[in-house]
Amino acid sequence: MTLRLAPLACALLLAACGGSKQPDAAATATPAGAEEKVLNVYNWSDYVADDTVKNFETASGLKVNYDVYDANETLESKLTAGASGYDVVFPSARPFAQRQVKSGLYAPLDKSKLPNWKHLDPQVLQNLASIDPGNAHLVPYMWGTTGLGLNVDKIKQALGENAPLDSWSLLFDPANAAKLAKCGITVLDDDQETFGAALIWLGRDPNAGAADELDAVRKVYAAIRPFVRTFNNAEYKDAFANGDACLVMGYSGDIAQASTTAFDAAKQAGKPAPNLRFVIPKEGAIRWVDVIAIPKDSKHPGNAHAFIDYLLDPKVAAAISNHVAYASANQDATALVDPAVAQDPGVYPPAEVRAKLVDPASLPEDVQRQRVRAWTRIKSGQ
Ligand code: N2P
Repeated sequence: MTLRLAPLACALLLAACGGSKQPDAAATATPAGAEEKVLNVYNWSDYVADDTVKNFETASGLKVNYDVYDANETLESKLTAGASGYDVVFPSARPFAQRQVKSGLYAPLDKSKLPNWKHLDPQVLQNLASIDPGNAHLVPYMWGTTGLGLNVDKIKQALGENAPLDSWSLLFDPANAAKLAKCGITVLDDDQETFGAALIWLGRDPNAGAADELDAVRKVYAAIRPFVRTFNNAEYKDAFANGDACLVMGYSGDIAQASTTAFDAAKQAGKPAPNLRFVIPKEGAIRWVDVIAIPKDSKHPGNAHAFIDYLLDPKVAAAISNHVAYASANQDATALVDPAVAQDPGVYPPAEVRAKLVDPASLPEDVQRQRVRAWTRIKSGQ
């Protein structure tokens, strides 16, 4: 595998950055014959198990060039510019993949090359069919939520024993944020998530796209802006794991991964484990679904199908869920997931929590553009 990763990601994935591996001659997966034996993949960071790509290379005899990103916008700008060179990508379903399908950016799937399609959850497929008729282009991959990562001991030190550990008010009440600023607050740089969280905290519908939402959200962030250390979608994981941030807005599995890193490090150092936790706040949270798709100009669509089918193998999908702590859209994988992950309410929330999750709708384009512009201003404190 050739892995083109940022240095930080390399530091986290030492083994993966070690260089390329010769493909195994005894391949078991069968990529399409005529294509060169190469596959170019563009995925979110930390979204496969450490050995997923290496194992696929061994099974298929293909060489995988694997790049990562941390925001849907980064992927979308490459796709819309054209000739991205990628064969497999992983956009979030709404609104990104939805509008990308409409713009004709993806190749139709050849289901005859996806025998493992049958393992997918029919309910997830049905839901996706509303943005991709006939499930013609998008393969559901993982889903998760956006909530808060807490360093419980540090938060209690700052706010006392009665700290509202189950509420967005930890972050959005400026009195709390002011007290937590010292131990470190980070917020995602993802307008869908940041608007969604603030609107949910305000008791408003994050999908309403109401004309006055920009002002309402701007006020929420203006009040806490002085107390936020950074806005980012990836570096916060390290900050949370090594104790530099005590309160992070983040993606469920990423916070679970960072917590595991911290627990392992403490164990190795013979120190007590830090009290880290992912919380879906009681007011509710955004739930997103990420999908897999083949860009229309992919030069290796046969190889792309082989990789997607590999990811749809329940054993492979379960191994990925075990590692990334996101719930798989592969229903036959669920039984194979480690009980610790399958029973983690942060990964598979119980029914009463699921009832409070909101699936982002595709807002009208002008509302989306206004959100993007407003978010840029909010981040810079304007
Ligand atoms: C993986 C993050 C994926 C979540 N690191 C965003 N949809």
